Amino acid sequence: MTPMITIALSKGRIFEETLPLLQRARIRVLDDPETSRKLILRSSDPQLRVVLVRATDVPTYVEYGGADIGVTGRDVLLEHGGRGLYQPLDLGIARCHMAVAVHAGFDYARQVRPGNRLSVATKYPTITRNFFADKGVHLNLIKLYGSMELAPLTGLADAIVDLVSTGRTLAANDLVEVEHVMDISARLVVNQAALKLKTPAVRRILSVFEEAASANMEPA
Ligand code: PRT
Ligand code: MG
Repeated sequence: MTPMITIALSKGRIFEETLPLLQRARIRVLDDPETSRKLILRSSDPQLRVVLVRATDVPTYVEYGGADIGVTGRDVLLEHGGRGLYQPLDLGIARCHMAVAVHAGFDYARQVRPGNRLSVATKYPTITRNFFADKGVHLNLIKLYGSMELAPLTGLADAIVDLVSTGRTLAANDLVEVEHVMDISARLVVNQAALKLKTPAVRRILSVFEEAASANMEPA
């Protein structure tokens, strides 16, 4: 008997952008997370089910085997650290970039010199520390869980490190991007033990994603 494969997704853009990849292999998710309260969703493939978790919890679920496979942003993965995860594939979905932004009047170029101190608010402490360590800047890191855009406006921090896609959130809050930290897209992560113990079943789902992602990565 083929074992059940569980894939962890988060509601919102990860779920919505993963559906078309599954759809290419004619796999449909049978419940709609926006209308159903279910956290375990069946799919049209009897050997594949979806669990819905918080975006930041996807790597943890897969690390400990609560799910065999997951789809998660590179941002989330770098903060998690990737322990116990096999990362076979960049899916090219949920694209955006990580940026440093400041209040429009702030002289960032003057402040970011080696030896200077900068206060930075972010949800991404690991990425932020690594980025400023490379510049020799001393960091007062202020960890936030949301609404980072508010920090420079209220004097809580000089700068923020956050994700940007259209740039509308920054513009609406009188913030300007001053550094491009890295490009971000969503990756497939796989529990290493699941890959060993359920090899054919995991490989079958991996190849579904491989085919869909290679079509997705082709230049437009
Ligand atoms: O929102 P929630 O608190 O439920 O959880 P989450 O923010 O962790 O999840 P979700 O679904 O918002 O994001 C999941 C993943 O999508 C992230 O980990 C990223 O890898 C990816 N992604 C792609 C984004 C964006 N684009 C994005 N624009 N994640 C967040 N944003 C936010 C950004 O933080 C900022 O507040 O959108 C705002 C900026 O958007 P623009 O278009 O105004 O520039
Ligand atoms: Mg969000």
